Amino acid sequence: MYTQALNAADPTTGDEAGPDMDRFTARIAAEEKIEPNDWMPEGYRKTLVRQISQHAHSEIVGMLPEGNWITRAPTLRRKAALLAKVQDEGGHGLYLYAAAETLGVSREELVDQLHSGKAKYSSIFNYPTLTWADIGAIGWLVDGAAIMNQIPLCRCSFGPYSRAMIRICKEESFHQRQGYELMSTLANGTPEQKAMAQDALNRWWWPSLMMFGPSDANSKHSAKSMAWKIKRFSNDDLRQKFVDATVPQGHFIGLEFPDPDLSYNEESGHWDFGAIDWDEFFRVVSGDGPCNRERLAARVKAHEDGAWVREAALAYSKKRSARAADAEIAMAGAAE
Ligand code: FAQ
Repeated sequence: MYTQALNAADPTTGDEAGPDMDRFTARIAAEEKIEPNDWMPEGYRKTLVRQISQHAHSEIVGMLPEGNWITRAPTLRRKAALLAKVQDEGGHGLYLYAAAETLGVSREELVDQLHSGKAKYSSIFNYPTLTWADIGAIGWLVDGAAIMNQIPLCRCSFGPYSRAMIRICKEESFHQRQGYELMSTLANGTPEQKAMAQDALNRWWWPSLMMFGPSDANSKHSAKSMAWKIKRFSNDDLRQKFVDATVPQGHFIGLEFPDPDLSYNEESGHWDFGAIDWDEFFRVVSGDGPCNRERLAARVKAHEDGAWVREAALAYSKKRSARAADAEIAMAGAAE
């Protein structure tokens, strides 16, 4: 508390100044990891809680669109891969909630924020999975976009988040490959299967580009997050990297992208692409996408249906602690 008092916050910007802030800034510059018990400015802590919890919610809500197809997977091999993938996403949510909890916020608070509609989760999970090809498109495009965004997060300045991201990225890489392999199989299958793959690409392409967030000009958190080395690249830079990596993959399997302005720019060495419909993005983010209500209702129901598991686990843990305390008293009595 004494060291906190040495740091004064600017009343307008909230920026802190003082010896702790100077040390923190020097550690960030030296690429040191900031750990939960280290001093950190309040803005840094808040930004991390917001981003990590939004990320955790995205993983958990992200289980729903694909979970919808587990019982309808066309073969045992596809079912096993999809089951494992959806389970991985649940695991990612758990590591991320745990990373957020190290910043002094409780899991219950974060889950309440999601269920009350206060917390955001990725816009992409508010779109429906209409056909089996959507499972391929999600793995290829959504996990592909997630990896592009998350590899740099392995170098995030906050230790617990950066370490969680290492394992998550390894698993996302498997997810991306299974999605691309699925799309490739459909694209090389019957004309109907190819049409299904093309239709899925048509519907998932633009929402995937929106995953990277608003354009740099409208990204209110980027400047601070990049100065603090939470983010390493801007939203637009990551979006461009994703387009450059993904377009040749789509062409390789004979698919076309739903963008008449997509063209390779010899001069810049990048793929130029058309305008993103930001009205749609902000509509979906503010709760009015095709599946927002359905997704939240499914999450709330799962939480309520699982209440008995939480209660049973708590009762068991209390019983164990009481037994351990009784055993300790008995041992102390015997020793006297
Ligand atoms: N959807 O100032 P910025 C996955 C919000 S995981 C909804 O640019 P920032 C794995 C943003 O929070 C996918 N909201 O913000 C998987 C902010 O909200 P505020 C999730 C969005 O943080 C695959 C406001 O807009 N990944 O897919 C979106 O600097 C398959 C202003 O934006 C992560 O969360 C959006 N797309 O940059 C799972 C990665 N974009 O202040 C299952 C970590 C922005 O009003 C199946 N997060 N917003 O509360 C990040 O890298 C960053 O938070 C960004 C946004 C890049 C998403």
